[in-house]
Amino acid sequence: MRILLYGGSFNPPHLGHIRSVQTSAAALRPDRTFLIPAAIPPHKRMAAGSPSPEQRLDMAALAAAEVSDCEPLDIELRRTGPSYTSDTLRQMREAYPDAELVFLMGTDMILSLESWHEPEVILSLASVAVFARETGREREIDECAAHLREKYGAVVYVLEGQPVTVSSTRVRELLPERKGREYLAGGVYEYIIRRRLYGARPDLAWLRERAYAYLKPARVEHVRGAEAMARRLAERWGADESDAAEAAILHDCTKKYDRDGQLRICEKYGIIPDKWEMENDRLLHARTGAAFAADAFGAPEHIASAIRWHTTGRPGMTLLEQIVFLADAIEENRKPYPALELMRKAAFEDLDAATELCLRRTLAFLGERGESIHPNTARTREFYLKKLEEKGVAPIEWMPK
Ligand code: DGI
Ligand code: FE
Ligand code: FE
Repeated sequence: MRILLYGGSFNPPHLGHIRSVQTSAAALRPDRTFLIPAAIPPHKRMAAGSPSPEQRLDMAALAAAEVSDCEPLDIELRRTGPSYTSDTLRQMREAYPDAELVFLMGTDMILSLESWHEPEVILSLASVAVFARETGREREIDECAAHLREKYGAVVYVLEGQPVTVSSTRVRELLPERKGREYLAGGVYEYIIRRRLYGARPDLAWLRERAYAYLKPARVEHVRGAEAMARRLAERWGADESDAAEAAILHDCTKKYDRDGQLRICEKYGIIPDKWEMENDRLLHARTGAAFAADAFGAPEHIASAIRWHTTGRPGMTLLEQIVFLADAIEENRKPYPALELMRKAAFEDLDAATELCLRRTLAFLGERGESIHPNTARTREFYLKKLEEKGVAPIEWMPK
């Protein structure tokens, strides 16, 4: 029996790791392969959004799922004190007394192997497999392999192939820029986004695909329109365009659920509907949407709150909240309704005036239909009316019929 062992930080595991394992497995035909996330000393783990050891193990499992007969192993994470490969191999030897253990390592690792803790133990317990990763270093590696064979009686496999050249460091840099998805297995990417590890922000094409799956088909065009309008407003008023887009993409993500569905989501996330929300379940999708977007897509607080307030608004909205509130109301695919054109124009001239008009129109609409008015809607309108007065800006002239 042959067992392939691949150790690394896997912070995060990327396609370079996966391809390395696939290529070496194709060459060496191991019976089993283990990914072994290394313990990272606490002082190296201070960066914001750094995953816990458990999360690195989870990600290793998701990466391992891409390779047949491959699984993660937590022996190094469970050990306390310094993490030595020789100790790992001793443990593996104990668990598999008769197997050939093959330790897969990168170019730099094999070249420095003699300076590791107990290299002679490592090389007596395991064979070593190495990629001639960087072109031009094959000679160096061959010489090193010959040296290790001679001095330690080591078994060294030098593998052909040029694995994907990407580093975890590079991936960590790309993720907050909404990039880097192409270097990760789908499951790993989703895991990272859901928890916003490494300060990751979702690739918006990926997010659209995922978020639209929760919409009734007829609503997709509305959400597209809301995104386009949110971007324009963000550009006009100096908000982060991609955050505005993200919030708009997600803003109606629970809209399709009926009353029972809404209440189930409320229960799941500990949302207690108030009496207006109980009477009119159309109001609930803003609250359930915010909770769901945070849970399923890791939406951070400032984006979740834009979803939370998109239907009624709230007094003193953040710029992003106000942009999403208005973009939803005035996006290009909205069916015409009274005051819409006035609001579209105003949104690029005075955001508060547009907000006040939008709420005034909603209040008139609800009054006409004899529907209950949520206090947030009424209060928000009062707030922006007062704000206009304080700014010395006249409310936009418009009277409901
Ligand atoms: O989800 P959308 O249809 O894209 O838009 P939205 O989230 O703004 O929801 C609009 C609906 O919400 C619309 O039918 C009016 C209703 N609404 C807004 N404010 C109130 C309200 N309904 C009640 N009962 N009370 C309100 O204060
Ligand atoms: Fe909505
Ligand atoms: Fe909407």
